[in-house]
Amino acid sequence: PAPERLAVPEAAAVPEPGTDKPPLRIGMVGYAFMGAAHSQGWRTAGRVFDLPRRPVLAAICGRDADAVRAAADRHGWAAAETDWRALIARDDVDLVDICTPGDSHAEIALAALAAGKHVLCEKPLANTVVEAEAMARAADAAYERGRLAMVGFNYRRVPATALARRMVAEGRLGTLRHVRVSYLQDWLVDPAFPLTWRLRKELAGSGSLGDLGAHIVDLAQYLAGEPLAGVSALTETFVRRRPLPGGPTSGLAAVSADGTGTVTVDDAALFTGRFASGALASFEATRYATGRKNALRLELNGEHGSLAFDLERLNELWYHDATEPRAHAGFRRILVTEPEHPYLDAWWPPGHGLGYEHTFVHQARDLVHAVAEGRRPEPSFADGLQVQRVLAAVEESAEKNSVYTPIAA
Ligand code: SOE
Repeated sequence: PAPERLAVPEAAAVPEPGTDKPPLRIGMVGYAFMGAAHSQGWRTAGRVFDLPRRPVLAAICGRDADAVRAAADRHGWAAAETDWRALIARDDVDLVDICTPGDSHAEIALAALAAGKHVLCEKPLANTVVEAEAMARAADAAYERGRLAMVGFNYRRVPATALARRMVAEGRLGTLRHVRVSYLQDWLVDPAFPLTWRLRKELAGSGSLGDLGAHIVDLAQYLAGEPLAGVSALTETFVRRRPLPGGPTSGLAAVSADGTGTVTVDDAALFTGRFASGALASFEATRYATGRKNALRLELNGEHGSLAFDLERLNELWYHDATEPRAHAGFRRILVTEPEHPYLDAWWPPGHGLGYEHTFVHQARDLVHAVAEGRRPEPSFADGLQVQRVLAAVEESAEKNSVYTPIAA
């Protein structure tokens, strides 16, 4: 049957900023947690930053007609579709933004690139290395035709992590010795929390590893400026059966129905890694860190200094400059809210601070610039593939009781 085309007339009337700029018309697949975050990013980017093209929220897509119509209305999308193929076929869509669970990333991204659209895809890029390889190949071919592809590792766009990258690239830490990263959440501590899609391998690909580990692997490689060469890993599933979910999930909250099902992903992943430069890295990704809500923590130690960051205090970056006289050297807090800091010249006066949602605004800003300038955006699908290879090596190593597993190039 022909897909249902849904009218959303009120949203279409929302005036867009920067009307003198050529539009970049977005079509988004998915409208849940990430869909809402990305909508906010697209809606806000042109209102805060002076962009070369004007993001237009052209159409949003989801399978449930009522829910997608409501999402279009709430988030300001001009039209709604119930079939992603129909969204991709629209000639008023220039860029397809994929905010679905990982099992559909490859199919949608490959179709969108083949149809001549730019693509933004949520992390992790795919559920398997084979899918990610196909996506990276398609992105290379699309680039030859002037189409771009980016993966949504949004934590590169926290001003403090972008500043950390700048400081590492400037050589302030000298040779890196340690990259220590963890991503700690606790929304699975309760064994009565239901078996949502994030706990099913066929939908999510993996558990904490792909969901949280993917972020910290990307950040570690981005900050160090080089890929990981190999890993040794342990993974564990602490609660193996959970109640079946009943009704829709909202963010990370969900309700239970009768019956139970088997958890088919990891609950936690711990691994060490080695960079070709000789630096050592450690990683911990878990949803069982009782009391830790969204604690992505990192510390870099180099011969001339160290940097430390915690996402739960995301306006702060801690810096120890080891070249200062020992008597008064020590970690000091940089409040990353100055106009000289990444992204901050467009935001609030010093000290007023940003939050989680702003990473999606910055992501939209960076992609609009890349499209307008015909420049390959970062993180690219090749970067997403590299992360996928690390995740696969972690799983392989964990299956072999932590045997060191090189990462295939
Ligand atoms: C849930 O663990 C989640 O929403 C992840 O899926 C996101 O990628 C992370 O940024 C926040 O936590």
